[in-house]
Amino acid sequence: MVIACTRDCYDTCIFDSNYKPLKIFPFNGFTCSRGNDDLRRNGVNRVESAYFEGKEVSLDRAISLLAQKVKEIKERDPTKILQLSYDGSQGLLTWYYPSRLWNAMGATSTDYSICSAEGHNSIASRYGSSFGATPEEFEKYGAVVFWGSEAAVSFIHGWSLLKDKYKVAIDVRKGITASRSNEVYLVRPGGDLYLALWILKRLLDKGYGDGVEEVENLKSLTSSLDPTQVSQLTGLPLEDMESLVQLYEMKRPLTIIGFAMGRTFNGGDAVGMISLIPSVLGMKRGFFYANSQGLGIDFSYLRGNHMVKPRKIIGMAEVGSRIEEVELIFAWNINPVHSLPGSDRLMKAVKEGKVFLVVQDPFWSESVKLANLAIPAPTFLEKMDVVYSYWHTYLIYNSPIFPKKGMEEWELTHRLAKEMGFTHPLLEEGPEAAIDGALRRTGVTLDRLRREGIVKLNPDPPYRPRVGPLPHLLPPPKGTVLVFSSHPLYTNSQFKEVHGVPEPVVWTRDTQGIGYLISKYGRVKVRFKADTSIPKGVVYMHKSCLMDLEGSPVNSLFGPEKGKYGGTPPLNAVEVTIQLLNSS
Ligand SMILES: Nc1nc2c(c(=O)[nH]1)N[C@H]1C(S)=C(S)[C@@H](COP(=O)(O)OP(=O)(O)OC[C@H]3O[C@@H](n4cnc5c(=O)[nH]c(N)nc54)[C@H](O)[C@@H]3O)O[C@H]1N2
Ligand SMILES: Nc1nc2c(c(=O)[nH]1)N[C@H]1C(S)=C(S)[C@@H](COP(=O)(O)OP(=O)(O)OC[C@H]3O[C@@H](n4cnc5c(=O)[nH]c(N)nc54)[C@H](O)[C@@H]3O)O[C@H]1N2
Ligand code: SF4
Ligand SMILES: [Mo]
Repeated sequence: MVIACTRDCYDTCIFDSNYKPLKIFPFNGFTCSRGNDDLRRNGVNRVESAYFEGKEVSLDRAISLLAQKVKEIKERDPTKILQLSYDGSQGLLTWYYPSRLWNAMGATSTDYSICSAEGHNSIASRYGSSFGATPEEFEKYGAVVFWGSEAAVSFIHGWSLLKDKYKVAIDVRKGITASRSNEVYLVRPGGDLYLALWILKRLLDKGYGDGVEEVENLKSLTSSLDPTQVSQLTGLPLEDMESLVQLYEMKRPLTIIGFAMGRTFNGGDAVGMISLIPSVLGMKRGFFYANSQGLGIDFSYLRGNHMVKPRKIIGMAEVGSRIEEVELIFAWNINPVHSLPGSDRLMKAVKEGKVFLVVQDPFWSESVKLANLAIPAPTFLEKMDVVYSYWHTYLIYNSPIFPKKGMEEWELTHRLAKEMGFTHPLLEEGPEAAIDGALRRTGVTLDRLRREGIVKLNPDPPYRPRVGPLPHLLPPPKGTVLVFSSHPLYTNSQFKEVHGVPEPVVWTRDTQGIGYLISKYGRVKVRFKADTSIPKGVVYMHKSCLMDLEGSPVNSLFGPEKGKYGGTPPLNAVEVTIQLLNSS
């Protein structure tokens, strides 16, 4: 019997029945502070019952209230219902299966774009899949480039496999990964695309590029690049850019492309071009971004998209700006107040009674506190689920070790449909059969997983390097740009019950005190702290500090912009100004 940490994390650690991290590659018997604290955390800050308008109600009552409300809206216009979910837990049943009900009903869906879609789609448009190096392949390299990746914090097992290699960091500020690297290159936000194109140009000039289809397109695009202009756009002296060309040519490093890159200005294009560098050098799968889309798991099947395509989609970037199109939000496995752009507008619409918000969550998140109807969910320590990783290739049958609190997401799905008198072929297939359906291409059955606990997949995704869509050479932002980075003690909004609510601190080069951070969409009150190592034109926050000093979401700073490949909001590209109120 094994347990898998289901948090949104590259590593997806696996534990034995005594909750000790397995001593198998690549976990090697250690885990992060959150993994160590999970047993203790499980009993704290839990949503223990259902709540309607702040008053405790039974689960039966909550389901009947919800059924009435949903039925009434569905009969008028099902697209006024928005289903919202993301990766609070990476379980196939927890995250994906419940979408079947909402898709079957014709509710509006979201586009699951908030984190990684931009890079996935950009890489897949060049290779046929975004699948890159596996942990086993990490070990074979002598050098590594961390490009827009704070891996020493966000990806500790990947870091552990790479920390003794020759390490190079390309970032906009000197984070922990950069501080521990042999070479550091600090680019201007939005300069990465130009840096990647410059490296590609120089390698093509040297005669590389044979194995990449359509390489002529890249040659004509890069031939016009002017070194002085590229140097200005990247903020790097020509010698530094040349050193990187040499590094790639001589050391043939593995390139880790952080998810953060997909959220930069022109990020989809940047990720795509960076991913081509190893292929131009003739290296197979010499990059790593995220491997989930190449494992062979049919996520769309779990969501029922083989039978019903969503009638309407509101992108995660647009939930705030299109909130007037929605009457009811059913959110699970996501903390939208914390994580979505323009979430101040979502909060306002709920407070004004224009949107009825339902949230299913194990913990009292900001969104649960705001919800009209809160429904308790069990944690991954309390329910069976099948879990995958976006890095390694183990599939895990997660077994519960604690009694269940709340109702499993798949069960709520069925109970709600029954209460509404709603039937659909998608719901006739129960969760276990749906998992078997989703796994059919992997050759693994649920039965085998149940018996063995862990099964290693042997994915064989397409790999056919081609240049693909050519990037648009847009000028990067000129002003000061806000960027985000992972916090070592939290995963996104999770773990406040152990470490408290993190203060909204904005790190700047030279501002200290309390004041407003202002974008063209809004302003938030924060504490500024000075750190002279931060380059001019950059300010940064940890992405777990997303509520400001007045209780407004930091994401009030963002509008509905979407990346052109996967619709991902460019969260690392907003221009900001600072208004200092007091400098103490
Ligand atoms: N400004 C800004 N915004 C950002 C980012 C940024 O860098 N800057 N980063 C973005 C990124 S990368 C991401 S991935 C998103 C993350 O956004 P979210 O997915 O919203 O963040 P999480 O805090 O990981 O998880 C959401 C909720 O899932 C709940 N949860 C955990 N396990 C379960 C379960 O088993 N069942 C149910 N029903 N719920 C569960 C948690 O308690 C938590 O409340 O935020 C994005 N938002
Ligand atoms: N401890 C911990 N681990 C996590 C998470 C967490 O919240 N906490 N979150 C998980 C999730 S949801 C995700 S998406 C991943 C994210 O993991 P990563 O992709 O590693 O992203 P971040 O941790 O946000 O750090 C990204 C780095 O990119 C840099 N950066 C920002 N803008 C630019 C730019 O324009 N150019 C360049 N070159 N660099 C830039 C930032 O300064 C930062 O150092 O981590 C996962 N792991
Ligand atoms: S958060 Fe990541 S590193 Fe920590 S226990 Fe979970 S999977 Fe492992
Ligand atoms: Mo993410």
